[in-house]
Amino acid sequence: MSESIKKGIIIKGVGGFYTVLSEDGGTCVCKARGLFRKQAITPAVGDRTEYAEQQTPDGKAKTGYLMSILPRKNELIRPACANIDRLFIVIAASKPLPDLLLVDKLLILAEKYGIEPILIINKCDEAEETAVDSIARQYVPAGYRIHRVSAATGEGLDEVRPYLASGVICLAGQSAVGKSSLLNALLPGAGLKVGSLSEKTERGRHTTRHTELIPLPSGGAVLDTPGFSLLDALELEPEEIRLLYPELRGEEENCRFSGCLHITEPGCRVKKELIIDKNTGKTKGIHRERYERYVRLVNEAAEHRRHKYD
Ligand SMILES: Nc1nc2c(ncn2[C@@H]2O[C@H](COP(=O)(O)OP(=O)(O)O)[C@@H](O)[C@H]2O)c(=O)[nH]1
Ligand SMILES: [Mg+2]
Ligand SMILES: [Zn+2]
Repeated sequence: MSESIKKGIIIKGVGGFYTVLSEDGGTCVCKARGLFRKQAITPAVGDRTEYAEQQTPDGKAKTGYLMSILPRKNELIRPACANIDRLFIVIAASKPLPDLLLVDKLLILAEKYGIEPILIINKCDEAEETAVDSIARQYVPAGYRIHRVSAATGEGLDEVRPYLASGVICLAGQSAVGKSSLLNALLPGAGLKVGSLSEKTERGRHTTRHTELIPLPSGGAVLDTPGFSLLDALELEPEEIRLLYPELRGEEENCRFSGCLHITEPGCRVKKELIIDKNTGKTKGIHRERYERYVRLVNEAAEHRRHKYD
């Protein structure tokens, strides 16, 4: 037996066994040491770890144990995953119809947890350019990265590939927007199941999934999430939401009230000057439809708070 100390990312954890992807691209199944239990640390997928890898003399069988877990940069609850660097928010250009409220919520989640969001409009082969533009325009003032792609034709994929060069990437979006297709197109050999919407809901009902990262040749890893679950644990205060919109950040300084939520307050400069109507092409302010969804989210959060303390 020879032993070497390595660094890697936990990509899978089942029944106390953790699969670690090492920096050199290999994997090793590890057990956690008793130490973790004493310190109440439960290793999670996405954790960066130092581990000891033991090899039999022929180099074939590898086992190991986790020695330490580095402090987490962030931690999502459902699915449980730590240290997410980038969030791919995937929508389809037309089918299924983009759920932009979901997009906004995922953007808020990314802002809150310090994850870089990237908006990917897939299935551009199926839609008019003007339709795609009108979606993209809503997110330009916030300064988000937006990519128009087609997993089917390969269009735009070269722009997206560099994001997979390192780190932990999470994919999220409605069912059937083409998340798995995108990964398959970006990573030949990923071999993810692609299916129609009806097939998916059937399958979804009967299978339980555990969280698992797909290793990337670069040493990074991807989490293909089933969809909405990321948002289950997201609870926000109305005042906090405003701060998670890049295009609204700091704008309350121009309003009469310093805590202005830009909804019903008098003397609100955002409402007066910064709402961008469709197709004006302005890039400073907030697009009207995104603003309307913002109002809805703030009102929902306020409602939620009222019930909580009833
Ligand atoms: N026309 C077109 N269809 C696509 C594209 N990407 C995926 N699809 C189809 O959309 C359906 C759902 O794809 P899938 O990858 O399973 O979506 P997921 O649920 O988000 O993982 C499948 O029938 C795919 O063949 C694309 O770029 N263009
Ligand atoms: Mg899928
Ligand atoms: Zn205001």
